[in-house]
Amino acid sequence: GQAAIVIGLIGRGIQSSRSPVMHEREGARLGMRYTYSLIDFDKLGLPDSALGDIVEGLEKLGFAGFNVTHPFKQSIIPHLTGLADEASAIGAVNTVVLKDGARTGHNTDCWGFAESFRDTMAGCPMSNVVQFGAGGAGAAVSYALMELGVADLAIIDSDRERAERLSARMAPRFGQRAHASADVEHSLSRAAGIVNTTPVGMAKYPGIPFAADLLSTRHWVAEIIYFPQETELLRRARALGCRTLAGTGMAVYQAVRAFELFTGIAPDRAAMVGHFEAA
Ligand code: SKM
Repeated sequence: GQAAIVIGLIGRGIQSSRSPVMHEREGARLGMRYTYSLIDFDKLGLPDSALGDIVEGLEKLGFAGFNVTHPFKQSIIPHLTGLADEASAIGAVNTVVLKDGARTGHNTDCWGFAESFRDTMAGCPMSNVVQFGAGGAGAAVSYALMELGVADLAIIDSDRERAERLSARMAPRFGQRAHASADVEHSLSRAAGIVNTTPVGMAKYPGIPFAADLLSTRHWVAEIIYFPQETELLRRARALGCRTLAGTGMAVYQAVRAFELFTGIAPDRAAMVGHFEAA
């Protein structure tokens, strides 16, 4: 019969990931033998330094590839043999394809956010946007916002230098369209859109990433958190009548692109949304 496609997810604290369900159900729907397992360093009691051995082990076992999540999206890079352009520019990898001894890193989070945005937010003004957070996920989202045509992106992070580094890194590719900002009130008063890439809004970090009274009916609001599906920021924005984008779209679309990289076959997007929501 047909060869099995074996995929994994490397990370910590990933027991509630919906990736296995999305990938396996879509594989099954397409008539493939497709398995997707969690390689949870927390559950396995592994130190970060085991990463190289794990990658080598997966390769020897015949894995076709794996996804990478927190905290390994940057530290995986030295273990790879090559990077797709976008992953190299962003400096973070969430998808690795193993083939004939090559280990190629991709970033599908960026396309995932961009595609989700195009789906739901068409026509939103892209003149001035404020992004909260300049971490790993934040970098992928900033690149996506540049590709979506944002003219002026203010990046706000509690670590100002991290926001500066991210803005500077994008300049050669996109021109000087992003800058670090520390003046939340000023940046939000001139913004058309707000994007949250910080963990604030997750159950562990309740609240919203800025003073709630700075949110206005003029703003559109995008979130990348998908658990809970409606964060406090989104709830408040909806109450004001703002256009909003939940994090679920990015979560599904990063998997859509990864599935295609792993198998060479484009999955059905609507089916993938269904698998995600049924999980
Ligand atoms: O980038 C994704 C990754 O591919 C899978 C994932 C998950 O299943 O929790 C989360 C994100 O980091």
